[in-house]
Amino acid sequence: MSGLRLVHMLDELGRVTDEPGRLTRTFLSPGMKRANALVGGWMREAGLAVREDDTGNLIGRLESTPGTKTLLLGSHLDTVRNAGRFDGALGVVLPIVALAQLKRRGVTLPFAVEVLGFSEEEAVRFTGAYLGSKAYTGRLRPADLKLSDARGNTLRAVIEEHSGRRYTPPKPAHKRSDLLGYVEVHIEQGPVLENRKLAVGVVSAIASQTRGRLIFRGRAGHAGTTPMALRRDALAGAAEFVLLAEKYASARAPLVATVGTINVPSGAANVIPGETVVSLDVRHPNDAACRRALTQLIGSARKIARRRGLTVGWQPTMQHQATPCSPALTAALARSVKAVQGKSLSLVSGAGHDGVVMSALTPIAMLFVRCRDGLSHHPDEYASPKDLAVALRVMVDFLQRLSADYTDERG
Ligand code: HGY
Ligand code: MN
Ligand code: MN
Repeated sequence: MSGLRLVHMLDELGRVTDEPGRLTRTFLSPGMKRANALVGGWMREAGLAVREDDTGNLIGRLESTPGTKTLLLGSHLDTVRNAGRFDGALGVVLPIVALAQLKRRGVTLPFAVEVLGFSEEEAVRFTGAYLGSKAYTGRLRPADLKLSDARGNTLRAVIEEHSGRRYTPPKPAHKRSDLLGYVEVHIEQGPVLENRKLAVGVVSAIASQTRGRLIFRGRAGHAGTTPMALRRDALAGAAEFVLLAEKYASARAPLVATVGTINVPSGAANVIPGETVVSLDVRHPNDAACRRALTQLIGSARKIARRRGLTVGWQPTMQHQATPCSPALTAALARSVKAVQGKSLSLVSGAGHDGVVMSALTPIAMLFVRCRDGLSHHPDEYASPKDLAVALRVMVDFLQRLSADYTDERG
């Protein structure tokens, strides 16, 4: 029953979008407000007290006796453009269904629980990712408020327009000593579980990640009158770099390097591109390897530019160290995976998650759910009802065993 309910809720939430015909929800957009209203209603039905903080994070709290600790569960409700309906949403909706199930069974937990729907993780509207969890953990900086979106709206202006009041980056929502940890359920967004024929697994660490943009500058000119030998074509230089980055990373697995966007400001078909901006996303499970790759790739971009009479600048927009998950909390989660699935598997996450930021506040653990062909950031992203039911059973089992441990510890 609950597994099907989870499927229907994710289908319904997957239809809440800013762009008719495809799923896109970006920071504090009308679609995000509707998503918060829908998910907030489900939280209330499950017996949670619901609030939204000034940064648009949706917070559902299941209270317990005063003085007990709080377990945090959650993920993000924003999406990439033309997204799938599981990335982020699964980690918010599944805990709600699990808590509703325990409530129906008359089970009360000996600790409080907060289910978190973070307002921004994907860095689609603003380049600095994890704005929601950064605010929740007190790590949003005044400098972040100067970030601006494609229309030139600053983060501060967007937040204050949304909340209707002056915004100061909040303090951490909790003290470390008040928390039991943060557990995020997420689709794997990769092929490992499918290859190993497992519905779920646990995460050992989240890969190191650096993102930024390379700005190639040459000289604009007339496409019809400028001989090829006299050109300083910024787009051609950027294109050479894109292929070099792909070749470089392909020879150094598990390194991955992606140019996801390319932009020619004021470009036109009959103008030689004078400027081209490409994004660059470099990831590796090991920090030093990620840094080394980035240095070498930027060095190669400079060599291409020199040879072509271009200049190239690098603007980092995001950098996160590799983030290990808490061995103790992950072992507790793996215990439930084994109880439900018979065996567990531990894997590295190549994708970034709010857990990267939450790990500064409290121990983190992640439950991965198999997704078809490892496909994600795509409308065909899919996790089967059967696998979702397994993940739900793992979460319920985890909450019950954690309750027993917690009660034993408190004597
Ligand atoms: O890009 C990522 O790794 C995540 O999906 N935001
Ligand atoms: Mn994502
Ligand atoms: Mn995600």
